[in-house]
Amino acid sequence: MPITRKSLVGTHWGNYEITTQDGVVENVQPSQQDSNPSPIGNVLYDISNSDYRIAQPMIRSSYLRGDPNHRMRRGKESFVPVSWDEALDLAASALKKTKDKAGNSGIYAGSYGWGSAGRFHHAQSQLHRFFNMIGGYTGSVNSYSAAAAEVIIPHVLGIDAFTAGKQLNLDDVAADCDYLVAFGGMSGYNNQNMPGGVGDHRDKNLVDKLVERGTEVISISPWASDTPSFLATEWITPRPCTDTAIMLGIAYELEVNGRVDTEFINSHTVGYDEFQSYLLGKTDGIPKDASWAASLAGIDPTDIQSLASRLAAANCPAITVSLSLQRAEHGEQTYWMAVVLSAMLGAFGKPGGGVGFMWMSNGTNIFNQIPFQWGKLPQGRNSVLQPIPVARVADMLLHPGETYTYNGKTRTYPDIHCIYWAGGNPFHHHQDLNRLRRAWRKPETVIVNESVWTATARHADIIFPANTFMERNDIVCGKDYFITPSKKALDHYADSRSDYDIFSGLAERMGVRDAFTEGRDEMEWLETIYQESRANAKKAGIDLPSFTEFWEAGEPINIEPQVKEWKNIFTQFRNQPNHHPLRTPSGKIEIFSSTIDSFGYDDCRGHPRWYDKREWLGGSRAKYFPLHMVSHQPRNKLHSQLDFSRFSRETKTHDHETVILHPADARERGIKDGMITRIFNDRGSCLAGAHLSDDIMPRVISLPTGAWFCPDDKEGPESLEYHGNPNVLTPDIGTSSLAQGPIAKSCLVDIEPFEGEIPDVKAQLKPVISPGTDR
Ligand SMILES: Nc1nc2c(c(=O)[nH]1)N[C@H]1C(S)=C(S)[C@@H](COP(=O)(O)OP(=O)(O)OC[C@H]3O[C@@H](n4cnc5c(=O)[nH]c(N)nc54)[C@H](O)[C@@H]3O)O[C@H]1N2
Ligand SMILES: Nc1nc2c(c(=O)[nH]1)N[C@H]1C(S)=C(S)[C@@H](COP(=O)(O)OP(=O)(O)OC[C@H]3O[C@@H](n4cnc5c(=O)[nH]c(N)nc54)[C@H](O)[C@@H]3O)O[C@H]1N2
Ligand SMILES: [Mo]
Repeated sequence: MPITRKSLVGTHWGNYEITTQDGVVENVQPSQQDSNPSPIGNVLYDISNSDYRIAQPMIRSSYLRGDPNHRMRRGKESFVPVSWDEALDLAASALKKTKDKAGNSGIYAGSYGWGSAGRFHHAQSQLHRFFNMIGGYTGSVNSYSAAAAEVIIPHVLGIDAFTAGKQLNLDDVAADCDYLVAFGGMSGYNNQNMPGGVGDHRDKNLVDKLVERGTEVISISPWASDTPSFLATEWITPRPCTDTAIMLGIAYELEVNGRVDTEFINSHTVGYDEFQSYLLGKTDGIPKDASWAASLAGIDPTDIQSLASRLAAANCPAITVSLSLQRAEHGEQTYWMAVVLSAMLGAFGKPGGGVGFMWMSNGTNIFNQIPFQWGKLPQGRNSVLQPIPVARVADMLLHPGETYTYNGKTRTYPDIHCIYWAGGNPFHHHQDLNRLRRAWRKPETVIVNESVWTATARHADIIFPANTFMERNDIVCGKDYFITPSKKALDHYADSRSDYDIFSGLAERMGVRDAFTEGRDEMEWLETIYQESRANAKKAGIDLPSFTEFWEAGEPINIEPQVKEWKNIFTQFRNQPNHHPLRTPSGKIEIFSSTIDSFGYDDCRGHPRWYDKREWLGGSRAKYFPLHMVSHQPRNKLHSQLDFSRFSRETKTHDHETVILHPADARERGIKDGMITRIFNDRGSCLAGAHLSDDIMPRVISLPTGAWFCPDDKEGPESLEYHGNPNVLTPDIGTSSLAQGPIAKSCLVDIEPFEGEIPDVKAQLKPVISPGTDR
């Protein structure tokens, strides 16, 4: 008799009803509560593909042999399958040795990454809880998504950037905004994924309302498909990384034409005078007028003048900025300048107007703040007090003991002897992967919990095979109003275990098992976490059913009807600046920040400015590498997750990632649609299939992120990555001395037809598994 199982499973990209038969996924149906489900659910059909799943614990051959030169072979070597006991013993002994030799700061467990959506089986929470119990670890702060925004926004507006992002929501915009300038566009694709899960992708319904309302939407972006054609009323195509210059040009036009709301500036901001001197060119002899801005951005000055006059004439204008704008050199400036512009227009804090951050990504602008704290796995306290800015990981490994600046402080990189990663893929997310490969040789031991053979798993010494969210019970509740009982749809793949079981095994060997597990199994932990959430909800006036009712009903709960009216912090400040001051030093919007000015950074001074850049189309490097490469988020998956699935591979070109380029650039180089090309600069090169399209502006190419890193044996400019991973080309430099965020987007390249024999990507993705005799 075939065994059929039906389970509701929560993922970062939605809730799905999964039907399995004898351990095989037969059907994936989006939850009925989702009004606009994401097709990304289709990746789930291949979650148990044995070509890519890790079946049992593995040790890299030369590490197992104790070869003193083993570190040089990392990422280029076979693995030996071992028992759980052997792998856990070896890992525990490596952790003990590191603690003895280098102290707990010698363990890097920042372990950035999206992992899976559940509240209990959240890989980083498990990892950090475990390490806190054995004396701590070097951690990380901020994210690859939003680092520059996370550091600049608290200085300028006195709140964290994610909360700031929620203040302009699409409901209000759809109701009130009459003129929206969308820097970085307004793509529907990037709201498919929300950290921690999503019950209803409602953004499409709100966008429809906006269209019905007849709001003018100006898309400022190199790529037309960043804004649906039915929504954009106009498309302006500046050179990438010049948005701050355009905003300054608009500001200048407002200033000289007497369109600045001086009343608002006087009552709600500080430092306009210093900024104004710069804007008018009094401090540096360069007026930031429309011609100045247009020549930097490569657009027409009349576009800037027209934007300024239409913004000033609108009743409720909004300026929105995507996350991509700040993932660039001087990325802090775009977010700061967008605030200043909204203040000059007197629009800051108008419901449905003003400034919108993290626009149309990760669900930021489509759900208001949940009025209570969800329960989570207790984390304990980390005794190692100095985390690194997350994107400085390769710098840390390459420069132990050296100093760096971060948000007004000078800090020292620790000396890392052991890396432990769970729930992330640095060989997907980090920039300049050839440099990361070199840096990765520094530690004595690298331990990774992974389900599949990602490049990060291939660059480990000890791999613990983690099971997936399809193989566990969990509670999924992210940024929206849904709480989902996520139920096991499959048994553990082969010999894989949950991160919880892996860390329980390690905790036992480190003498802290009881403290780590508190004697609870999976279901007991779920109940504990749910009870805590329920108690918090009650205090906020929201009733949740008992855990048993919730679990047995097996349906997502939507708390929205119980959420009381929501208060917009920016509107409160706008209406009553003295009663509801911002939590900045002045209580107002800091157009000039004395705090930032006091840091004395050359690349981030007291007010927003245009800074010249290392890599952009207006710079001297463009003589050698004349195209700007942006790397958008993949439409059909989350980052690199399940990249091997048939659904992800549908958009590839013979298994290579597909790059979008303008027909004129292709013609100049003899590139035809569908051809395999080589994209290169002086950091590396990769193969990608060409897709020619007028939707992208000339001299810009876009290569999505997510193709699993598949390098040849060389490193540096001569190396070739086979799959189409943009991060062999991107620079590994901080946004500025302030935030030290990643700058994946500031990247010049060239592209040519690929002449050699086309390598077989699939064959390269899995390492050689040696029989146990190879010791
Ligand atoms: N060039 C370029 N680079 C970028 C970006 C860009 O725009 N351009 N964007 C950046 C951004 S914004 C981000 S957020 C990052 C994303 O970078 P990551 O978050 O690192 O990318 P993911 O592919 O989501 O990696 C998650 C990994 O966790 C594993 N995993 C999932 N569930 C579990 C689990 O339960 N346990 C364990 N142990 N593992 C699990 C998955 O198999 C996967 O390998 O990339 C950044 N990199
Ligand atoms: N389907 C899907 N959705 C996702 C993700 C995913 O992996 N898959 N990842 C999620 C994550 S973790 C994050 S952080 C967000 C990221 O959200 P974003 O950062 O907004 O997304 P991107 O796709 O990197 O960039 C959006 C667009 O900005 C445009 N752009 C690039 N550079 C410039 C520039 O200099 N100026 C202007 N004006 N426009 C520019 C590009 O054409 C690009 O398509 O997306 C989230 N959503
Ligand atoms: Mo992100």
